[in-house]
Amino acid sequence: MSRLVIVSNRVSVPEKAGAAPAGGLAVALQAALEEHGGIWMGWSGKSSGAKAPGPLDMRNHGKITYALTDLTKTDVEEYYHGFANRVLWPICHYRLDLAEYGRKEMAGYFRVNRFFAERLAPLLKEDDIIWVHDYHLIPLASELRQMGVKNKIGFFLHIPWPPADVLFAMPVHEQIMRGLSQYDLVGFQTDFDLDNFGGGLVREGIGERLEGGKFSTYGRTFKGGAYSIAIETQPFAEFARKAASNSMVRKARQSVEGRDLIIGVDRLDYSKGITQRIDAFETFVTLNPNYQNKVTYLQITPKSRSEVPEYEQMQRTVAEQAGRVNGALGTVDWVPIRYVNRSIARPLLAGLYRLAKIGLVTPLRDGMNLVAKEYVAAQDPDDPGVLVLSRFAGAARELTGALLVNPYDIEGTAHAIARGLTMSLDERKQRWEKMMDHLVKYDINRWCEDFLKDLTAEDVEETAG
Ligand code: GDG
Repeated sequence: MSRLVIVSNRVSVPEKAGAAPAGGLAVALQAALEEHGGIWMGWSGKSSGAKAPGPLDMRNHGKITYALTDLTKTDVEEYYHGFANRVLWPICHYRLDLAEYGRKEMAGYFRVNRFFAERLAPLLKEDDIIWVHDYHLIPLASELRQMGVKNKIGFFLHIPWPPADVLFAMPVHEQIMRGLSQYDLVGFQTDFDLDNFGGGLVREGIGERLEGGKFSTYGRTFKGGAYSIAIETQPFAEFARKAASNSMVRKARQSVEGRDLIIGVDRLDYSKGITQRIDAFETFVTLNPNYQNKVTYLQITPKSRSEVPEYEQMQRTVAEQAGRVNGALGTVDWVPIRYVNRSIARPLLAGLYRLAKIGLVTPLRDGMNLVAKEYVAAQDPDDPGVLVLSRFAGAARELTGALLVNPYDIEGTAHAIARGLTMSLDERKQRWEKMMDHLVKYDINRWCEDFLKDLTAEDVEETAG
């Protein structure tokens, strides 16, 4: 069996060999690496300052080798904060207004991709299967190909892919598209993203969509597909069931006694629709005064990317907004919104999902959204809560038992909250079972297997054209 080589911006290194990693994605990728044996390469998260980074930090854990590299301070600023998070992230989330193009940052992005390729190439064996993850590393295959690497290389994009009108406003869109064409398989979260990709190629006259899920552009033929990322459904359901008796969860339960809990969990990010969601909650309470003192909305929002100005600004906006709504609606014995601006432990998170009558997941645009899937998996089958889900999350294409909302329609979301809180047990069960059946069948292992099966299939082109 060929070795698997995974490359991602950050690497999840377990504390010790065999220890369980933190997230579902890390669990699945690690399981695939255990099976095939291989390497996981990426940025250590550390900066080497002004000096060039030292050699790769190689850590062997059984059949897996973690290969970590530091980056210079300039690399971090230009490649990571600059181009990846201030150009590609907003563009892929349809936010042209927030994209900050700078030639220095764009050059830094391509330079760091070349640097990754230079460090990776000497580690490769002839029949290794390479799997690159996410928007930070789109040009990696192109750099590897220029160094003569002929291995099968797959790419998976965790975030949305925008329509041509948005994408083509980005000055280096052509290099980005050309970069994707150097892979053998390009995976998107949904058919919708895949269609945006194919549609863009065709409409701009730079490529064709062929039979069998293939594309032809820039002199290469490669496969494209939709692979909806998922969670470890059954282990997570069991984890949440056990978490219910955890002391932190018990305390949380007592603190909301007599009130319905609504939960929102998101990294602090403008794509997640947090401000619109707080507005929707305020509208819900205003339109349904019988819920005063009968409902608590818990919003858990770990800080993220604070070095990027839009995120720093948002940090203040959300805190002020939650404070304003609490001031306007709250009473001496009721705080309507509990806003937690840091990360909480995973068992507490799982227990809170299970406690909540409503999971409120309303991103303005999201590749998939794993919180929606975790919320469903964590429910008590005898008394499940209701998922209120944005139609603009990739997950909405699968979780059809949710109450789907348009997050820009504040009153519509407020009505969905009211509908969820009054829904009959029969309807809740029916909706939940439909979603849970799907999540059990299409879990993270299936996602990983499906992608690797398609990447290693015979009809994928093996060499650069
Ligand atoms: C990107 C794409 C795509 C959150 N707060 C806490 C915490 N979390 C965990 C959640 C969940 C994960 O973080 C967030 O995943 P999402 O999928 O919701 O969102 P992104 O971070 O934006 O992820 C997204 C994903 O990649 C995978 O392809 O679905 O569309 O944007 O697992 O549980 N975990 C803990 N404490 C917290 O406070 N322990």
